[in-house]
Amino acid sequence: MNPKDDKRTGLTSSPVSVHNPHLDELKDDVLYHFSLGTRTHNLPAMFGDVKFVCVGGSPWRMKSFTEYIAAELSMEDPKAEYPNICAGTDRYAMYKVGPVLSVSHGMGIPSIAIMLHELIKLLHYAHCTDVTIVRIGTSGGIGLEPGTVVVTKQSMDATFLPKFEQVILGKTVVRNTDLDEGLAEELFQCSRELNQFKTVVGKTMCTQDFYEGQARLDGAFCSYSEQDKQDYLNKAREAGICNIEMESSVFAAMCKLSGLRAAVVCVTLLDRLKGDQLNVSHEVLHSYQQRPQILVGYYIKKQLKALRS
Ligand code: R2B
Ligand code: URA
Repeated sequence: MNPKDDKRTGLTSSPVSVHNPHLDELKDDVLYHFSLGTRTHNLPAMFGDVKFVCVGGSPWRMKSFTEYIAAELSMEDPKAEYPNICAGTDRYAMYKVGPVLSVSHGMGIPSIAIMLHELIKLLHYAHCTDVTIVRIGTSGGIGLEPGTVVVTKQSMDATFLPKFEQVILGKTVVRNTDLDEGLAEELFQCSRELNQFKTVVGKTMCTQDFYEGQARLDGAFCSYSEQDKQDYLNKAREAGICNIEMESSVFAAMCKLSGLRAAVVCVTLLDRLKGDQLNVSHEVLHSYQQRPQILVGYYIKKQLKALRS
């Protein structure tokens, strides 16, 4: 977790930490859901140069992010089809271009948590240092114009508290959900420079469900009124919550434990105070979903330029 001093350069570098003494006893660690492993793959050779990791729900979107980033960084090879590094499994998809790794995580806390356990071990075994990780995703906004991008400063649970709870060995363990403040500020500054869409910095509520968990009235089951829904969402808004999604809490907690600099950037697809159904056209949805990619692409390009100069 602590930054290490490089005696030659005087610079410090931050490793990606695991906190598990049992791993030392494993001769071969199989990263089952990636179809990768420490004995079957040379992880330092494959991933040692990774400095940026972008994660998002859909495999298709993460492939399109890789193509976009390759073009932005002028690293595209017109002949190259970016291969899915996890082609041996259909659980997650992974793509790499230069120092940028792009990984899908599916929907919800359990799905992203499994992916993050294996991703953090992968980055650790590959001896990666100074890695920045960003979740790029979609969300429901509260009182925001659809298409607004939210950079999360803190992830809140469904009772509006900044914590992530997990039951381990039958006991509830509470973990902190703060994200990197400096990184959120840098991303917000990038959005000002880009000046292409509205961006705000705020709190994000992370729920366990898309329907009843997010106070929707259109699930298969619903036992509350429209007024109850409005009261709940207005209370969330009063607590500083700008948007709702389903992965940020465990993402923030696990990245903090491993010493990764982490941010969450989600576009809002609708204003939840005005409705529940996602009925905008495919084209509008597609253009909204590109916004977090454009912002994070700009940030990565800017960082790499600064590193080179
Ligand atoms: C945002 O969108 C998905 C649900 O539609 C979920 O993964 C999330 O966090
Ligand atoms: N993703 C969510 O989790 N909620 C929404 O309302 C939209 C996208």
